[in-house]
Amino acid sequence: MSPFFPALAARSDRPALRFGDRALTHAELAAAAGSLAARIAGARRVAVWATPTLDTAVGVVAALLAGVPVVPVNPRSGERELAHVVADSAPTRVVAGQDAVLPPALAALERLDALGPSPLPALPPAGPGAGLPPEPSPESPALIVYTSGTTGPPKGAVLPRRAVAATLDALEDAWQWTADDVLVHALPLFHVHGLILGILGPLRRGGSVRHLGLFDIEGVARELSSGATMFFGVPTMYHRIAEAVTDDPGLAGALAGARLLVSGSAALPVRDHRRIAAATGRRVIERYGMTETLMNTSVRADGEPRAGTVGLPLRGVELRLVDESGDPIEAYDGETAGEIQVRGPNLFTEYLNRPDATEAAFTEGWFRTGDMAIRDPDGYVRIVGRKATDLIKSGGYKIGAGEIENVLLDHPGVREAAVTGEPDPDLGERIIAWIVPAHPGSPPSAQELADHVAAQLAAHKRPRTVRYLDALPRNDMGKIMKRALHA
Ligand code: MCA
Ligand code: AMP
Repeated sequence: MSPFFPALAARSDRPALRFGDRALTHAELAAAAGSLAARIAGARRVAVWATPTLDTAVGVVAALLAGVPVVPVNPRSGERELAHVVADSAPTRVVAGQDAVLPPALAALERLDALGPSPLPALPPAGPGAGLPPEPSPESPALIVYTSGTTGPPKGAVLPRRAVAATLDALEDAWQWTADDVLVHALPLFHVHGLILGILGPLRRGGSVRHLGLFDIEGVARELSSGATMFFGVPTMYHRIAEAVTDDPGLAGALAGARLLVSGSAALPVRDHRRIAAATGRRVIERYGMTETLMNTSVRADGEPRAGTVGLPLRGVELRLVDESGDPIEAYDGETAGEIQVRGPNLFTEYLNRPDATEAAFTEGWFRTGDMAIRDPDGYVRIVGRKATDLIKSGGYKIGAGEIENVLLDHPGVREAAVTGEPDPDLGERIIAWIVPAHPGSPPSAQELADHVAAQLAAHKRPRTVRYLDALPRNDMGKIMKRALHA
């Protein structure tokens, strides 16, 4: 079987990963990850403490080489979210950077340092196999990535090796992505966008990635002006770039020189597309994906960039729109909207420990995305909305309203709680908490509630605005009428 990372097997001396002043070539990565893989081998599952560091990239590559499913863990997970992910995925080992301080939920696991003290371990010379473990079967699970639903705790999407390989190779085709590409990247490493596209993508191509640690516009401009060719970001990042670029000729020049600017994880508003195009002469292209499906569509590098669309189905991906009764929509008329359903080698296999949820997610072999779209006459897909109002996309993160409501209801100062999303120019949507206080005279402050959610779940799930009510609007069945809240 061909290796998942050909450039590692070939011991390429070209740069592979750079995080700040720490960097590895493909050959050095092969040595470091190969040695760690030997220590991971045999584990049932391995958690990776997914800080935006070189350690995370080495840990994930090592687990892939060892054929052990890896669970990337948000290092900012709150107590409840972390306890759920650890209990549900039941890893037996955890990989972290040498200096990382792990919370009690992970401290009980056998801990492996991603990178030992330098120098790097020696490696047998290149050649078939080249001292790396044999390539596991394509159907074996590569990663388990947690993703929020409308209610309940996040579910672990089990992503097999073939899905990761299929999506990255379809993007090679769509984006003309080669070993000469150098990616600038500032996304978190515990989701598909940052980890699979941003780290595994360049490594599979034999190219390289420079990770900024945290997003900052100057860092993006600096790297694009010094050899980097691509930038992947969420719309919030492009919005901040659009706000800055008109008054920043250095940034405009850096973006103008990029080979490819890609946005994804949420819709990039047409206004931001236009502002960036006007200031740089460059068009951002959008691709559409999901944790469960990896990438489904993209505007091609050699295609017509069109603001407001996510382009065409990727190679190997079948995409259909269905109407409310589940019948396929044949029209390519730019106006008939239906739910996007997809099929192809890019799909996950199941939600871990959730056969009920897995079954509900498919219909006749098609995965129901819950996203609503229309198709232009030439096949370009335009996403126009989402079926579930209880899913919020904020900063490119998918966030379930129910999960936050449950945590708010655990606060002693809260009698009733509802969570909704409201349009936000920077985040796309902003989380709003509607609260009926237990003691109307002394309601918990907005800051206190935000801190409570951040401590239990994650900082990006915290409400940005809290509104206090005497009662929540409910229908005759007692169900909260969320649409009435905004009215
Ligand atoms: C704030 N912070 C707090 C609190 N308030 N911490 C604890 N308690 C609090 N009450 C901290 C935050 O952790 C953060 O720390 C800092 O304050 C700012 O937080 P925040 O306001 O949330 O940051 P932001 O400015 O809103 O961040 C914008 C962002 C971020 C950088 C665009 O949203 C982001 O990285 N988004 C990427 C999402 C993503 O990767 N999505 C992919 C999933 P510090 O500053 O130290 O961090 S979707 C996917 O994978 C599919 C397949 C797809 O299609 O791509
Ligand atoms: P996640 O579940 O976090 O993987 O997020 C997947 C969801 O992000 C999809 O179901 C879409 O709703 C949304 N999404 C991803 N890319 C785009 C895009 N380019 N335009 C609009 N929505 C997107």
